[in-house]
Amino acid sequence: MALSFLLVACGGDDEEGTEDTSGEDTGTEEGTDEGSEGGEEAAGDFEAQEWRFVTEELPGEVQYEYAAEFANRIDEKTGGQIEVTPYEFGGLGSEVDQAQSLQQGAVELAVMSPGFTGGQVVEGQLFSLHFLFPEDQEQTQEILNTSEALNTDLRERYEEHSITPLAYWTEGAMNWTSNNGISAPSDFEGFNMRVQESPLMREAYNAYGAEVQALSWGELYTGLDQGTVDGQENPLFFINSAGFHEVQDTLTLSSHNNYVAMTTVNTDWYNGLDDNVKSVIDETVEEMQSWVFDEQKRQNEEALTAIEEDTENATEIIELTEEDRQAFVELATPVYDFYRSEVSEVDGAILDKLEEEIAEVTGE
Ligand code: 6CS
Repeated sequence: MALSFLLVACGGDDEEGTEDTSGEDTGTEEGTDEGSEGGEEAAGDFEAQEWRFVTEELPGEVQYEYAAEFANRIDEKTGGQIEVTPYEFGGLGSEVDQAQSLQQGAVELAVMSPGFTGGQVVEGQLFSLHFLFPEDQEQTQEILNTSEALNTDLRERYEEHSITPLAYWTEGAMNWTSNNGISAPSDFEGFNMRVQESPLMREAYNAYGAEVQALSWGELYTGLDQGTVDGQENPLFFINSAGFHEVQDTLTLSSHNNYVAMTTVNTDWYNGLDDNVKSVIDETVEEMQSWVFDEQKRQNEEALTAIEEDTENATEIIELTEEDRQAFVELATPVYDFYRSEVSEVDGAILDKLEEEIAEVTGE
C-alpha cells in the first residue's frame, strides 16, 4: 500500500480561478459558524482535485478525526470539487517516513508531531523542553494560536525543509506510564524511556537520570510489554487508545509537557495554489483550532475515566504534589540553556521570543 500510495503523483493545482472565499460558510454536520461561501454554488469556483492528508493516528483518535473533519469542511466549501482523503497511521510507514512523504510531495497535507523531524528542523525541538508551556490548556492553546515565534519564525525554519506548519494545536498534557511508578526524578535512575526522533528528548530525560530509546509508536506497545523500554509519555487519550496502560502498572499525571501537533502542507504545493484555494485551506485550518481543542479535551477527559474504570488492567494513578513537580522543574530548566547553546542555530532566539509570549499570556 505504501508503494502505490507514493507512486501517485502529487495533486498540484494550476487552475486560473480568482474568486476569493471570504464570505459565508455553510458548515458541516459538526457545525461551523464561520468561513467561506460553501455549498453547490461554490463548485464552479474550484477545479476538481484530490488531496491526501496523512495522520500519525488511527480512526477515532484526535489527529485522524481532525483530518476527517477537515475533509468534510473542504468538501462542503468547494461544492464537492476538492476531495480530501484522510490516511491513518501505518500505510505509509513510520512517522518519520510520513514526514518525508510530505516533504517530497507524495502527500499534500499531514498532521505532524515536531518530535519526528527533530534531527532536521532543529529549532522545532523546543517542543521537547519540559515545563515550557503552562499547565492551563486554554492558555497553551492561546499561545499556540497567537505566537509569532511559532507561526512566523519557526514556520520559516520548517519551510526550509519543505514543510509549512499552518497551525499548532495541543493534543493534551503529557503523562508518564511506567511499572515502577514515577513521582521523583530518582525514579528515572536506570530507566529506559521511549522517545520520538528528537535528539533533545535525550537531554530532557538524561537530566532526570534516564536513558532513552527512539521508537515509532507502532512498536511501543510491544516494547513496553517485553521490557525493551520501561516507560513512555503521551496524552491520556492516546495512552488509553493505544492500550499502553495495559502493559504498564502506573500512570503519573505529570503534565510535564504538552503534546503539540502541527497541521502541515508541502511548501511548494501550497505556494503554488490559487488564492481562492489557499483561502479555503487557511480559513478551515483557523476555524478548526477551537474544534480540535474541544475534541482533544473531550477525548482526554473520557480516557482518564476509562483508565480508572478498566479493572481488567488496573493502573495506579499517581498525582504529583507541587513539591514533587518542582523537583522535576529544577532539573528540566538547564536543558533550555543546552537548547540555546548546543541545538539552536539562532542562539535560542525563537525560544526567547516564545518565552516572552508565554509570559504575556500567563502574566508571570
Ligand atoms: O507517541 C507517539 O509517537 C504518538 N503520540 C500521539 C499522541 N500521536 C501520534 C504519535 O506518533
